[in-house]
Formats: sequence, structure tokens, C-alpha cells
Amino acid sequence: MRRLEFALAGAIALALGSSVAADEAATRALYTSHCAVCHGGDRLGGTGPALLPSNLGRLKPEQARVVITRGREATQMPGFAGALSEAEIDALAAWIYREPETPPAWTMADIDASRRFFRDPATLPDRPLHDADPLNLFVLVEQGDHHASVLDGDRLERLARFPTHLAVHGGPKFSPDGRFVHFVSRDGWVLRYDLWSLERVAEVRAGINARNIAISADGRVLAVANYLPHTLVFLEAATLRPLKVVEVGDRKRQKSSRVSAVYAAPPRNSFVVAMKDIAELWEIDWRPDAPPVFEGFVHSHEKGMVEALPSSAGPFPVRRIDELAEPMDDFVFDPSWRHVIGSSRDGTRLRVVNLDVRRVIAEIPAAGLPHLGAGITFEREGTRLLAFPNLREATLTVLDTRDWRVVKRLETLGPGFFLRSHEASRYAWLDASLGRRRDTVQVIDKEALEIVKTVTPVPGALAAHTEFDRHGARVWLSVGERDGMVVVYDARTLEELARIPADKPSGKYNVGNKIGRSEGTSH
Ligand code: DHE
Repeated sequence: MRRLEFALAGAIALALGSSVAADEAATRALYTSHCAVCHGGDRLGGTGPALLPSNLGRLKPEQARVVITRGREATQMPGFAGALSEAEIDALAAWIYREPETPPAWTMADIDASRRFFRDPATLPDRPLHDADPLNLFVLVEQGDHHASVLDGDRLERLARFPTHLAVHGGPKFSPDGRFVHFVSRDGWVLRYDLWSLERVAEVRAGINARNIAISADGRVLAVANYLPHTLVFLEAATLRPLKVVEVGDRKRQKSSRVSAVYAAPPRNSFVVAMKDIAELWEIDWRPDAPPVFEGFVHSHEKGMVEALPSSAGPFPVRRIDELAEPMDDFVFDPSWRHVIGSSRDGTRLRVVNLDVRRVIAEIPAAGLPHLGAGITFEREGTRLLAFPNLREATLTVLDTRDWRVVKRLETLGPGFFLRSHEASRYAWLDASLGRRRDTVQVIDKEALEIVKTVTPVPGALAAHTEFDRHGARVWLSVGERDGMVVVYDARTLEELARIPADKPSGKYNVGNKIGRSEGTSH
């Protein structure tokens, strides 16, 4: 009897197995005939975005189903409601969330082969072709129809608007003279744009799923942080030619890691790299003559002995800080650039890491998941303070950078994402976009450490990212809806001055503030 049960179970499993295999083959065929032409046969992306689970992290499967059914507005993605049955759409929506059978690679050769020029760099003009102040331009990322705009910070006018790859994220990075700006999209496309001729110059795909980009202090090297593959990519900024692909993993070579973000530390001639999966921070000297870094020793269990690791040689030698209790993926530099301050993962502690001695030198109790990446510093009563919002609590925290003492915890209307100020302004601006009052931004007096005004540019509409102009005279605020806008305020009177229409604007970046490393903005 038991033998019969086993035989029956085996037959059912075989039948189910073969029907699953048939379903898979059918879905694969559907994907190949309907999706592959834009999204790539391997789902790595093409004219459309990559369709891999890590790239789709921000799109729920149900939303993916709707996109396949109805298409996506303002893109080339058509709706398949007429062409495919509901069951087929369900199968495709499930298919794109499956991990690929082999982890996708993106090599130096792939990067180089993806390089495209819109314009011969040798023919670029030798002076700006517009009469706006080149250092008071704003670059605005518009997520609605995936474009970016260049705006005149004095006349409050749009000078140019151009397409980007889907989902540009993080701050675009400017060359030290402010002429070129570099964007990266979540699909890993890096774009170089010329703010003198107002033209796209070149683009390259540096990864399959990228996080952000940084530029060296001399403007010659770009570093791209990737989630997929687990790499850090260095590019020659002028040509976007790949210079080096660094496989990212821990010192003992046991675990690879996604790269959370890469930041430039200009006075240190280095990049500092935050990791998602390993308890390390890296510092990388980008100079051509950077000396090799001795990696230290590890205990080899197999050989039962201590072995010296090979040195990390140039270009771009890796100097590791690996005495961290856990990954530190959101941090800010202190004004001396000797320390980074980051949060513990549970948000209950801040850790101060000294980059010179390469270890944690202070721990401070915290609450509400501090967002250090949005931190700014300013002088008050002869002391430099560091202020940052908290992502899970409607508060702004202010610390004294001499001893990391908490000076103030200011209650706000909701957890916020972006804090901005300028050395010429007495105010800092903070959104409440993660809370119920996401349509408000609050103005904080940096002397009194009190809220002095709440603005609601469009009731009910998302109000988020702010940035000052280069003089600290005006504040630009994004209303991030499809029929959105940038609202410009007088930074002194706090009165509204103008509205500039924009399609789901996210961040905007002032050239002068960025290249001058204004204390009130992110870098
Ligand atoms: Fe961002 C910057 C990480 C979600 C808009 N965001 C950054 C940076 C990091 C980061 C590490 C700094 C990089 C830089 O500027 O070089 N962001 C993350 C996340 O981990 C998170 C929470 C989840 C994710 O999906 O990646 C996240 N970010 C968002 C959004 O949902 C926002 C609001 C809309 C969007 O674009 O997806 C968003 N992030 C921004 C913006 C900046 C940014 C506008 C640049 C701020 C600046 O002024 O410099």
C-alpha cells in the first residue's frame, strides 16, 4: 500500500513538475516576444529599464501588473491589455520578480561597449552659449517624464530641458569649474552634460543597478556605487571610459557587498565608500600616484596559519576601516573631513568614525533613525553645530560638533528627508514628507533653534526638496507631483516670489553651492 502511495505521489510530482516547466517555458516565450526588445533578453534593460528583483524594489508586484496592462504614461511602455490574457499578464508580472538563474555580470568590456557620444567633446564651445550666471544655474531632476532642466537662478527661467534615463537618483555631481554635470540613473546609466552649450555630451552604463555617483576634487574621475553587480566603478570623467571595476567584499574575501553610496572627500583627495552588507567603510585615494595599501593579516582556517593579504595596489587602492560593529550606510562628514558620523541600523546610536585612525571614536545615544546624509552644519555662538532630521520621528536633532553633545531636539510636523540652509541665511528649511503633513515645509531659525514659519505651497501636494541659490537670497522648493512646480521664496522675508512648472520635480542642485561646498547643502 505504502509503495502505491509513493508511486502515486511520484507521478503527481512529475506531472506537476513538467506542467511548471511548461508554464515557465510559455512565460519565457511571452517575455521574449513582448518584452525583450526593450528590456533585454536577459532582463538587464535596454531602451526600457532592467526587470530584475533588485531594480524593481520600489515597484510593488501589483503595480507592475497595472503597468503591463495599461502601459506607463510619458514613456514608450505600451499597455498589453488587448494583446495578452489576464493570466499571461499575471505570469509575466511574477516572472520579472524571479532572481535570474545566474547572477548578472557587468564587466569593463560591457561598460566600455555601452559608451555613447551625443556630441564630439572636441567641438564643445570655449565659453557659455547663454548669458545666465553659470554659477547660479540650477539643475532640476524631473521624475515624471524622466527629464532634467537647467534653470537660470537669477531670472527664474528654464534654459533647457533634456531626457535622462529612467529614475535618476541622488545628487548629480559637478566638475570643479561648474561646467559639466553628471547624473546616474537607478539602472546604472551615467550621463555627462555640458552647462555651457546646454547639450548632452556622452553616456555610459556603469552597472545594472546603481546607487549614486561622486567626482574627484580635480574633476577627472567619477566613482559609481553599484548594488548590482557588487562593484565600485571608476570612470574617466571627460570620456566616461571605464578605468577600473573593483569587486566589493570584506577584507577576509568571504562576503561580497552591495555598495550603498560613494562620496567625495575633496580635502583628503579621496572617495569614502559606504557598504550595505559588510561592516566596513572604504577610503580610496584617486590620485595616479596613490601608494599601495597594506591589507594586513588573516587567519587561514584551512592552512591553520596566519597569512598576509595581498596589498591593494593602485590605481584606486582600497584603505579599509573594518572595525565597525555593523554596516554604516548613511553618514555625513564633519567640517574637518576627519570624521564621518553615521547611525546604527536600529537608529538608537550614532557612531563617529575617525578616518585617520580608522576606528569608531565616539558613540552617542540617538532615537528616531537619524538621517545623517541630510545633515548640515552651521556656526552658532562660536560653535559649529550639526543638524539632521530623523526618518521615524517628527524631530530635528542638533549636535555640538566639539563633543557630540545633543544641543536640541526640535519637534516638527512630521519626519522629513531634506534639510537645507546657506551661510548667508539665518534659516534652515525642513520638509515633513514622510508624515501626514507631507504638503508642508518648516523654516527653522538657526540662532533660536525654533520653527518660525510653516509653508504649504499647494495644499495636499508633496512638498519636499529645497535648495538655496548661490547668494543665499532665494529658496527653491519642489512640489513633487505630475502637475508640480518649483516654488521660489525670498530667503529673508520668506514670501513666495514665483512658480516654475515642472513634472514631478525631485532634487534641484545649485552649481555655485555645490562647487563652493556650501555648508547648507549636501555633497
Ligand atoms: Fe535618496 C540622495 C539613498 C529613497 C530622493 N539617497 C540619496 C543619497 C543616498 C540615498 C545614499 C546620497 C547620494 C548622493 O546624492 O550622491 N534614497 C536612498 C535610499 O536608501 C532610499 C531611502 C531608498 C531607495 O530606494 O534607494 C532613498 N531618495 C529616495 C526617494 O524615495 C526619493 C525621495 C525619490 C527618488 O528619487 O527616488 C529620493 N535621494 C533623493 C534625492 C537625493 C537623494 C533628491 C539628493 C539630495 C541632495 O540634495 O543631494
